[in-house]
Amino acid sequence: IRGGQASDIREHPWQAAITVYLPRAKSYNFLCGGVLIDSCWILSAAHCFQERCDKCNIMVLGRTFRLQNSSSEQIFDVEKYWIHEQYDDETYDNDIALLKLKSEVGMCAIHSPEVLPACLPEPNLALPDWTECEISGYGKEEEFSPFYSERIKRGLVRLWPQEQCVPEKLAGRLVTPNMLCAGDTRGLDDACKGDSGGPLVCPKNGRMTLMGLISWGDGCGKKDTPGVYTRVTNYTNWISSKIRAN
Ligand code: 4AZ
Repeated sequence: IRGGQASDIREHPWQAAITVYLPRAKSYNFLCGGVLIDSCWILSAAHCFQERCDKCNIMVLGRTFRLQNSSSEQIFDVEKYWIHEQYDDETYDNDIALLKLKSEVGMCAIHSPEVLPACLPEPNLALPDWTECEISGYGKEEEFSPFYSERIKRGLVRLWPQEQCVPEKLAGRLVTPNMLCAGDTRGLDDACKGDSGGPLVCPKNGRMTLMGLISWGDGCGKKDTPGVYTRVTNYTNWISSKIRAN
């Protein structure tokens, strides 16, 4: 997260950190953010899984510090993941993936103050333009920083009107109806590299509801440049049918 502030996992208990184990290097590498939506199910961004490495993803829940063991953490292997059938790796259209955590007993994450699923929106939920929402993640604090953030951060961004979410604001790149734009009107807080797949949550009837998945942008925190998010309302049927079938 560019800008924003240091936070605590209890403020974002649905935040997941996805790590990949590289068997040849015998090393664990931080990959992306994710969002817990049910005991055994995580949403993330499809583009995080382009280097096919089946069964080498590890899900870390409940940590305020990305690399620090904590008594509140819950760690799972990923049993399987599904990338959206219409995901386009050039435009990042349909940048959504669903991951199933591995468990012997049909239950995975246990609710705690540090680990709790996010609410999914109704498919027709449309919030007012400029609604203030929240993003979180362990991603970089500057576009060209060599490091990811060690502590989870939060940023405040507002939902842009779709008619202003256009290529002219985003280095000429295509924007589709499956994307939404959000940005800090002061031009500071924004998602950045490593935050991808993590949550954009917005208040709806007193609950934080998952409206977006961090997807892409033109740099991080540039003035008058929004971040681009996968529009979660367009996928509620896709998500529930996959969970039902698996
Ligand atoms: C990235 O590289 C990335 N400012 C994610 C979000 C944004 C920029 C880059 C939005 O994962």
